Amino acid sequence: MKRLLITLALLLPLIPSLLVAKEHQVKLLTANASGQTMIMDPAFLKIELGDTVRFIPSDASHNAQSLVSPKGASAFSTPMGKTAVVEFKQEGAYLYKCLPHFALGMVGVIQVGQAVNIDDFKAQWQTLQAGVVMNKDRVTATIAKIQN
Ligand SMILES: [Cu+2]
Repeated sequence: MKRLLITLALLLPLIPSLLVAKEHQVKLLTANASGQTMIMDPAFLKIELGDTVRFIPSDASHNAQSLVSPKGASAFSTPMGKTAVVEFKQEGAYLYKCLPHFALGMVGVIQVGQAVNIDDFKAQWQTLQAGVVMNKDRVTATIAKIQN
């Protein structure tokens, strides 16, 4: 009994980090500190299943809306210029854009657990990338951060 209690006491501090979903933040910026414009900060974010992301626009002209999602995931679209929280309930890689600034490369990637949909993600991106006119290299670098 004593041994069991000691074991439980040792494991207890680990439990919250295993069970409690974390909230992450992505800023939707007109310009960041290094002068890059129309950028998600961070543009690539790795989270765990069930975590949430708080999207925070720097002004009224930005939002976050899903472009590519894993199978079974519901699409999301945050209101323009308003902070909103999205919960990620399906494992895989998500690509999202700022609606008015997609052509300027204002996109981000959120990887939830394993990138189980990587092939489908890349196939869809092949088509979607035609819509990005500026900052293409930056977007390519962001997508390259997805870990299989
Ligand atoms: Cu924007």
